[in-house]
Amino acid sequence: MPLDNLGKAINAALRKLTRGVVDEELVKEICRDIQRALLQADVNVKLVFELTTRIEERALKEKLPPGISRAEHVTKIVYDEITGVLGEKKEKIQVSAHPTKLLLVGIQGSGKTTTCGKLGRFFQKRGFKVGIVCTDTYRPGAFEQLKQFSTVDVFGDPEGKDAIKLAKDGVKYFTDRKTDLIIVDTAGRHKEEADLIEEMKRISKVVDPQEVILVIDGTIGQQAHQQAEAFMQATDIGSIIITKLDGSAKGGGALSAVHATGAPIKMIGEGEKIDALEEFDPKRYVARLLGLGDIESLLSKVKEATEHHEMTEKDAMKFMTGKFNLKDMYQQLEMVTSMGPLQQIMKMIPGLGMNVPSDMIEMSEERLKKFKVIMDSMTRDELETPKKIHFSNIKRIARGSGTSSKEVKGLLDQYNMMKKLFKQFGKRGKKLRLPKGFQM
Ligand SMILES: Nc1nc2c(ncn2[C@@H]2O[C@H](COP(=O)(O)OP(=O)(O)O)[C@@H](O)[C@H]2O)c(=O)[nH]1
Ligand SMILES: [Mg+2]
Repeated sequence: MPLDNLGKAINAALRKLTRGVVDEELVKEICRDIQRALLQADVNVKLVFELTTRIEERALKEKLPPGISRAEHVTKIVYDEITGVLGEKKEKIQVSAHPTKLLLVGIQGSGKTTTCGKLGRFFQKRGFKVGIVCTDTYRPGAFEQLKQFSTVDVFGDPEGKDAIKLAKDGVKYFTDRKTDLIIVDTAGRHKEEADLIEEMKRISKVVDPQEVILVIDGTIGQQAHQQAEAFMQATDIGSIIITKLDGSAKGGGALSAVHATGAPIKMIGEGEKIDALEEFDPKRYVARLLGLGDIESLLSKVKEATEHHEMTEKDAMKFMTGKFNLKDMYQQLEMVTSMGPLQQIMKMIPGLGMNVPSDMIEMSEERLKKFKVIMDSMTRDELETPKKIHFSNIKRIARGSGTSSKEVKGLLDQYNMMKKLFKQFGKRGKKLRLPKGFQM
């Protein structure tokens, strides 16, 4: 996996989420870890700070969808934001015209010739008839290099001096042979950028490609931004392939910098071998990079939960009739801090909203946090059927959550009181009596 170090560092940061309570301090710590990892991968400083500020803000302020743990939520936010700097969509090189012609450009050593061979192999494996045209008249042995490396037909002339003529002849040669895909390799050896651009334009004119692909060496990190922009100004760059992402510490910088130019990164090179090329799918790439095995199911879980975020009447009924368990209470308490659904329930009961002072149903952050820690140490069965929690369970829960038996009992008392209170709410018309000792 390319960008191994970046992936490992962010993954290690995310693993801290399983350590215990996900509070402000932990979120900040994780953001700092991510910051460090991204800076080491040569991602632009401004981008890194914008990104981590957004992660922190969202992680601390966003409403937690019901049924989603704080840890899952933070993971999803980190995934979202990092995907955002690499692009959302997967864009592919299409072989639809007959023949489809691709022109590869880029500075010397960026990996053009290698990538031509890899692309040939990639599309050959998918059933296309592919040919490569070598127009490099500068580098001795360029034609031989390509012929040896490639698994498809290569057109060229080791003695040739005229790159434009080679391009023209090569395209004709393969067109005559009913080739589906013609890939044209260029030299890009010039020291003078102006000369290189001039030759590129002339070759482009005779080849008339469906797509001009810029090949960029990923090891240059965020400098890739300038390079991409310079080429984009000079020619009609359709897409970008970033090479040498295997083992390059700066690959993250190159990927994010190129994405920032607006040109789609369609493929990435991850090694010297002919098969080391893959289509770039930002979402899958980030999921793999962060070691998020099942991000899809997490995403759909969050989506579903968000869609049902507002408290339903059914939920309200559960509370009004006192038929709620600790799990329901936990979810409600989570929401209380952000939107106060308890108040919402109150409003659903005519004439009641007025009677209950709002501070009575607002729980302090501190207590809420403690409750959550305690509930995290309960089994599912206990959360669903709190009646079953006996003294021995209380001791275990206290140990597991690093609290005292008294605190666990405090939570259970609170639960029972809420139950009682809500049962009373349910019996409309009756005068409301708050249970003795009710407080939050
Ligand atoms: N590790 C690694 N090396 C690569 C990759 N792509 C190209 N190279 C190497 O980079 C060097 C220059 O590649 P070449 O294709 O000749 O670049 P060109 O001058 O743009 O045609 C060669 O030694 C390649 O083996 C890649 O994805 N990973
Ligand atoms: Mg070359």
